[in-house]
Amino acid sequence: MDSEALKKYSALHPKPAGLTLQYGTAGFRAKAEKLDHVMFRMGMLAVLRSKAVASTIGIMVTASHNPEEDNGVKLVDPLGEMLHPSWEEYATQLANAEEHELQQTITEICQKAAVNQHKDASVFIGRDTRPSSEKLSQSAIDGIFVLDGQYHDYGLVTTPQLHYMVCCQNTQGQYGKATLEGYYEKLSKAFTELIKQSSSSGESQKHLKIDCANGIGALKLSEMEPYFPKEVLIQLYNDGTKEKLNHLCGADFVKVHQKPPRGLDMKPNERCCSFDGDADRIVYYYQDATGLFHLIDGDKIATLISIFLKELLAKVGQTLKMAVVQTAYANGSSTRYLEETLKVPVHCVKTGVKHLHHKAQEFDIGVYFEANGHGTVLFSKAAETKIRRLAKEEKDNEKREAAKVLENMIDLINQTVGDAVSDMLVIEAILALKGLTVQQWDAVYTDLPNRLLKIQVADRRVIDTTDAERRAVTPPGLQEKIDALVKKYKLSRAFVRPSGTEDVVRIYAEADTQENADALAHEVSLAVYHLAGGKGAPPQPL
Ligand code: G16
Repeated sequence: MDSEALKKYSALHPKPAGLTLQYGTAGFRAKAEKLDHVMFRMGMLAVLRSKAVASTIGIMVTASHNPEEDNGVKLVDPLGEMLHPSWEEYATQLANAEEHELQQTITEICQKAAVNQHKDASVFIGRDTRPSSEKLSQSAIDGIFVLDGQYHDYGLVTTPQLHYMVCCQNTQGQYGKATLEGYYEKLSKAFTELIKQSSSSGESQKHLKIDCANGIGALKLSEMEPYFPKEVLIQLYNDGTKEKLNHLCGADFVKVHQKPPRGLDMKPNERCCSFDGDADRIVYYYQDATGLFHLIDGDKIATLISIFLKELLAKVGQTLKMAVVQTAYANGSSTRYLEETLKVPVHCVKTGVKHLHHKAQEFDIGVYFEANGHGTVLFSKAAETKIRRLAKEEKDNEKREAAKVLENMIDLINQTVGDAVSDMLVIEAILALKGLTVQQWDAVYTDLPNRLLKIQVADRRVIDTTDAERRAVTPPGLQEKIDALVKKYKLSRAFVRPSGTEDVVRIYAEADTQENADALAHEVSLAVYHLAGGKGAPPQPL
């Protein structure tokens, strides 16, 4: 490490005095103007991580669903997963070190993580469409440069595309080509193969309206359109040319507010979906003839995929172990349907795709989705090999055809992380193959009415949770209060947790009616306000 160069460059990316940031649910997130030093340092951390694991590491500059003024950084591990938790601590340490401590901190990380500083390092970098992203990615590149790392700048990409590139690079092309063309070709080929076998012909079946959250999804879908088979009729809305990123639109807005995004002209019974700002989440929805809005969230996406995969496995005659991984936000009806009707085991883990991904790796087929629409499916190596062999060698026609469908699903699914584009194609293929309308999909089970709220407190870290975030351990008395409130309503459940991407406490409640879910959420938010040091005026009823 060249200490003079380190001093010179870190002086160009000074840390604001007194600022402390934490590596949260999916990396660092804050107002963009506070992040220059973090980006520079995450450039350096990516180099260290690359040297430690002798692989390419990814840096994605994005704050995903957060407002346009925010930004953030997600670090990507060799197989396209989120950064290993043991390194999150180093990331926080490096981001918060004072300038004069930088060199020492780097040395300490190298010692603790057994980093051989003389090894080569390679980093892939990408960014979303935020106005601040280009400059911040340049700061990360400075960090890579100062520790002598090599880098490839992919420029504007979706978060899942960057995860995909990193995985392709580290598996020597086995997962695909580490280029955007490679990504488009792989997904569109698998999708085309799948829908060839669909018999549904209704024109309306083929139309899909997509709200791109005024983010990167619009750009990348436009690039991908020439690769789609001509039967695919998508219309893009909120493409970022007129309005602000994530403002009154996008997957998070639609999920939280349970209403359509602004800027999407929705006719009764039309199938629509929303991406989030960096295109790693997706939710579907439609409005019925009476004007009622129907949200089809990550839980229903996981259910649709599970139904489809289970049917295929039965046809192929395979008893591969399949499970669904959810978080505490999963609607109670979805868990009941999966366990009791579909007979698929369900596991609940903490919020954050890194936790879901990790759990899903334990099964032959692990379907994981957060209710907010972030998720994918993982196939174990053994399951994949078995399916590919059956698709090629199985003598029984029906079994072989089913195995081929499974094989194409494996290729269509971005197994590195939740991917709105890939998930959308998976869903569209399943609906076409099963001849299902969006209404029939929605009717698989009925969601329990629910409400998501967020409130600000002086320090959200006063809330500590356990049992996959379903119970609050601190502040004292909060869980007892929530338990008492929950008892007042039928079919009810509620929990609170500090967000890892915004400076808020999130509150979730479900109950037998929407009025009761709203009332319960409000009462719980009041309890948080009083017991956890709420900021400003007390929350008002909805
Ligand atoms: C990120 C994570 C998701 C998480 C979401 C909200 O999503 O990747 O797993 O559900 O933040 O997290 P929290 O409730 O802790 O704020 P994204 O799409 O914003 O990157």
